[in-house]
Amino acid sequence: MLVPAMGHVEDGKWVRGEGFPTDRKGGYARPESKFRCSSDVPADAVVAGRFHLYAAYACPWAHRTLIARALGGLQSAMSVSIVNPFMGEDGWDFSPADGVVADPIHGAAHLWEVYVAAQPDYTGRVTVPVLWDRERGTIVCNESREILRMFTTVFAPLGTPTVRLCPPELQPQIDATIDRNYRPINNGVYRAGFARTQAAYDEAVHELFAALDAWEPVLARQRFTCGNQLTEADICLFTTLLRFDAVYHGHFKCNLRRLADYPNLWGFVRDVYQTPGVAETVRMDHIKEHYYRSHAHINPTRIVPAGPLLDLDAPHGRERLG
Ligand SMILES: N[C@@H](CCC(=O)N[C@@H](CS)C(=O)NCC(=O)O)C(=O)O
Repeated sequence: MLVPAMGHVEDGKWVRGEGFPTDRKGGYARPESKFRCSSDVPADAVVAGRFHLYAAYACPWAHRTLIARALGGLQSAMSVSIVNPFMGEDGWDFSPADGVVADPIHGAAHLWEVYVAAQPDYTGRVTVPVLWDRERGTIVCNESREILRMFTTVFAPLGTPTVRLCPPELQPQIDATIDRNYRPINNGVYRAGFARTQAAYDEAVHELFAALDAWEPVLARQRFTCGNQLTEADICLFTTLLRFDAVYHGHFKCNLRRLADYPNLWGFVRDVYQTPGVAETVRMDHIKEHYYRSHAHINPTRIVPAGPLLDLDAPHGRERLG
């Protein structure tokens, strides 16, 4: 990593910084999450009120967990805090604004304080989502994919799921689909947007659009990515595609085509959005405010654009696929 990361924690203290971690070729090098649960929460720990989720409406990774919480009917069993959409020099914080939900456990002003409460000598990035265990007084996990899986499996008994996002028989296909989309799509938009060289950008943007091109005919034949039922793999794809035209197309220069130019992908986004419970997790104001205002190295004026006008409620007609 040649460029030291933007703000992060070193030995329990917040260190300000700019830019994003970059590899030798100027490509974005996303750091690994440090608190990994691998779904090992013992059954006797699965208790309503024990766990707390720190999330951002702005962030596509955190958004996965908010959707799983909603579709799993876990709202009353699992409390939530929401950070302010603007990520400034001191990282994510809880300064009051519409939609922000303060930290009821530590009364933290900044999210980094939660990481240090979990591990006083913590060194690393301070990212959302974070799952906190009140009983053990620590972070269980800060990797969205693992939190998502916990919500859809071990934590499922705490809620009344309206959708089974991870049926066991589909799990291998779900995992393969999430893996397949991670590099070119979910992380691909960031690799394009945070690239420091033309070559790194070119590689990312072409891989991204090749992956979208590949999904378009598949989603003409089937309603969702793993067949005709909504799964975790769709949630993971949805949170990136939802942000595509509003943010990644302009701010991250992912502009070979708009998502709206793909009738099936755009219909898929509207279909997931219109699934009962999902729209309440979508705050386009937080999404736009976060990206355009927080990344001053990409958008130095920090002006948030007015458009595009997106009609997420427009009929999608995808029920016909099954
Ligand atoms: N691999 C992590 C990535 C989480 C992540 O990068 N979240 C972003 C917000 S979209 C963040 O908090 N960034 C702050 C930073 O990197 O300092 C996951 O999937 O949970």
